[in-house]
Amino acid sequence: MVDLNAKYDASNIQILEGLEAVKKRPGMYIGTTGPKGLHHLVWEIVDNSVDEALAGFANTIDVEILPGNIIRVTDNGRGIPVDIHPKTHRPTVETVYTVLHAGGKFDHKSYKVSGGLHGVGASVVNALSEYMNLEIHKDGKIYTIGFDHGFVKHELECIGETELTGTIVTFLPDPEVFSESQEFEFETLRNRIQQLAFLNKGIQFSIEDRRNSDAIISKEYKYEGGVKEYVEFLNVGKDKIHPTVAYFEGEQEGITVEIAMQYNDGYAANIYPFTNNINNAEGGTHEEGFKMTLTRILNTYGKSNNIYKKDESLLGEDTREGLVAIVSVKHPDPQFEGQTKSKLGSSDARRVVSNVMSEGLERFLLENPSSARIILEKALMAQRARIAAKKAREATRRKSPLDTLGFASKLADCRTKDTTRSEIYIVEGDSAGGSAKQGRDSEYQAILPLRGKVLNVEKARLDKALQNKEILSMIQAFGTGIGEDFQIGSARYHKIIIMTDADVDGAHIRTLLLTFFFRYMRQLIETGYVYIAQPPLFKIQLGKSVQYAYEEKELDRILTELGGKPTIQRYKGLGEMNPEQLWDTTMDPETRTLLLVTLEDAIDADRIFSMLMGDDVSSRREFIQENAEYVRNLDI
Ligand code: 1YM
Repeated sequence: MVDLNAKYDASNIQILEGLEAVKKRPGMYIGTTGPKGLHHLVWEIVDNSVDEALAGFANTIDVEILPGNIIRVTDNGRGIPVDIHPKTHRPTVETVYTVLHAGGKFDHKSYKVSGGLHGVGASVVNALSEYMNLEIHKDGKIYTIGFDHGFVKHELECIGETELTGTIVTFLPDPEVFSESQEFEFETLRNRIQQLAFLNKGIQFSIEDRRNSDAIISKEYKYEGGVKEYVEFLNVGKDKIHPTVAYFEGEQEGITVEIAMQYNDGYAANIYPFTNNINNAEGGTHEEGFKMTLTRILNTYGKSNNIYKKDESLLGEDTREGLVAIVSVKHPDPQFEGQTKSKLGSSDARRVVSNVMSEGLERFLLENPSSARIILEKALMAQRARIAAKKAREATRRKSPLDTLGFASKLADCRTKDTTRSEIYIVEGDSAGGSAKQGRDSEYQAILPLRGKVLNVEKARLDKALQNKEILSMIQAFGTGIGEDFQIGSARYHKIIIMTDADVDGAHIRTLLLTFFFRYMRQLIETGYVYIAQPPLFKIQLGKSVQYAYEEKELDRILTELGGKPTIQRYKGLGEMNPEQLWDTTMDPETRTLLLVTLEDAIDADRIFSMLMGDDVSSRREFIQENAEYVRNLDI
């Protein structure tokens, strides 16, 4: 028989191949089949709703986690088209959900917000879902279509009438694909939904966890001020040095730019660049345009208003101390580069950001002269501190330990020069340090005991930090340099292990150390070099047999197991352990447990450090109350 539908058949075969490719190598499409990839499925669907809202046709987007980890996303847009697609001769909605990259090929939108890292489209989510159901409210009618592992199970049909419009997508991720975990984490979804609300002003978002019917959690977010409110949020608990957030927006060459910025009295620079709602951790042209223009405009203003002399030019870093800024661009066709493809490379973005920024900032300074003066004075202070810090930093680079530090570091180094094998234990106190030195394997384990208090760098500038003996000792031991000079390639140890007592003081010292690493040596954390040692809480002895417990629960278990009457010793500090015990329980790679410190979300981590380590007591109390259940295992 001559097939009149040959064209349809051909495209149909293509469809099948596409879905098989996704199932064969899901990692190629969503990065990983771990928790990150699982959550990515939600964002693919939500992105379509956000696009519809940005096009001006929707203003509410709801995400629900239903019992069984089923996800439902609802928007009140036009509804996905249900007409017959000219190429596939199938309903457009079916095409969008079954043809790889159909979203990009077939729609006529000016841009997709998901054009960032993956942006793979709804068909990929469908292919990786055990089932997926769509309900579309459009042109007075309700339509449904259902899929099973990406294949049509129930063809598109009209099931009723409606006065509303919108799209409802319900899906269950395929447990065979997401074998590691199928469980959605509410906090992960909530955090990103809130971020999307900040980045897309005026859209009403909600997130609901309905997995436990007795304890439904729901949050709503809508920010009319957009990124302006984002900066206010990031600066909560910090002392702002000028009252209002500066906010600039504009559109040129098809690129929309939104910038919000405000200075606090701290020292960290926090500039967060976004392209199409995705954070560019590696920065890129938009961030360059922002920084360049900030420096130029502040220098011009400072000189023309005689706030400082011609020869006192500010460097870029001087203008960024205490700055919190969001630079958000929406670009029709962004180009990315860098190690993780998260650096924006499009040079038009540099130009457009620079234009919007220079016009906006000039006007802000003109309209807010007292804020302008405070900002410029802060930059001048930073400039002076930079010059002082440079001298101090140069001192830490010299060779002999005494020359370098002006005092003898307590470092007991290891013998190996193989940095991939070498470890350094940062130990609280001299007595624990003594035990660790005796107990260690000196071939590859170095010990650095800390004696005095580690400076809280959240409240100190680099020049002051470089006067702190404990910090100097660490910089010298690590060999990486610090701040802008930091070089991960020079790290002398690939494991930096924080070993503190299992009490409140120990936790405090650990937090001070993590704050220091986060602020001045962030790459140590990002590269996965920072660990936390887990010393035991109890020693249980019965006759000659000795066991250790690292948690109360474990103690209970051991006690029930032993039955008899063992002696229990509760360790109050590392110093109570002799060298052999310390080796057996905490330092021997064969038996120890190390917690790897990871950085899931740098934006959130920054906020948390500011709240825990900053001056504002009420926001700290609030944070600790809200997070009481996590505090025992504080992760950043
Ligand atoms: C819960 C998920 O997908 N909403 C959604 C998607 C689309 C539209 C509206 C839409 C787009 C257009 C015209 C257009 C999509 N349509 C397509 C395609 N929510 C969700 N809401 N009419 C409606 O872009 O021209 C892809 S996504 F390709 F069919 F147009």
